[in-house]
Amino acid sequence: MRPGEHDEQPPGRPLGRRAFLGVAGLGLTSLAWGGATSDLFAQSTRLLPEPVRALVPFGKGWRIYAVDPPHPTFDPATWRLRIEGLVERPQTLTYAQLLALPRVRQTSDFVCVTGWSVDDVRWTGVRFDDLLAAARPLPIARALRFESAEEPYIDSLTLRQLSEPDAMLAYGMDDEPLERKHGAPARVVMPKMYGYKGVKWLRKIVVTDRVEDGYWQQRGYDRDAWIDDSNGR
Ligand SMILES: Nc1nc2c(c(=O)[nH]1)N[C@H]1C(S)=C(S)[C@@H](COP(=O)(O)O)O[C@H]1N2
Ligand SMILES: [Mo]
Repeated sequence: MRPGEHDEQPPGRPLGRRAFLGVAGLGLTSLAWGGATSDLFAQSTRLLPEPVRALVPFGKGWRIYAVDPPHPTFDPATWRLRIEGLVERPQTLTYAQLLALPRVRQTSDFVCVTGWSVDDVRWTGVRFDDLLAAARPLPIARALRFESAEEPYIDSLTLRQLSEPDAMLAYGMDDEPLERKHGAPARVVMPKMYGYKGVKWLRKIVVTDRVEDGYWQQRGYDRDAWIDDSNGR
């Protein structure tokens, strides 16, 4: 099986925009979702000349992957992100606490090793430095192991790789909360590497002293998945 050859699942009930804003407004963050950014999208499609706009395919080229359907469900009231391992202070973050961390936005391309890609994905989330700050990784820490609520999907990246300026833990995609099928509420985004490094439905981060083989490495794929410079390319 190649990273990508899984059954496509019917999308579950995504967390609605209103529910998301409700959580975001709990008081831990005053940053509202959308607003100016929603207008940006409308503008960017309007700027295209008519013949080009007709060529832009309806929707985006995502293929939805999972190794153990059905997709995990997300309840903002009970969801927690655990951060443990080689840290001074293990953390258990609520969804509201995750949203309250310093928020960044970026636009980056997404590439699956099987050949499909999606250009210009607009991600919202948090950089790993900010995510880890309260946990205080020990000096011997070298890598993070990301564990999905969808077992047994895991993957690891080194702290050095995660300091790439476009590496992030994303909880928003294209100005909406991350949809269930895309890994709600949070997924790892590592644009310079193939998509299989980006664990969806993230539930736990373990700080380790060495990088470990992830789900697709155990099935023959490269640990370092640099686009155009790994997996025989
Ligand atoms: N938990 C989990 N995360 C995962 C996968 C998966 O099957 N399960 N597939 C990976 C692969 S191979 C790719 S290309 C992307 C696909 O993201 P998408 O399903 O949002 O299109 O998710 C990655 N993260
Ligand atoms: Mo993939």
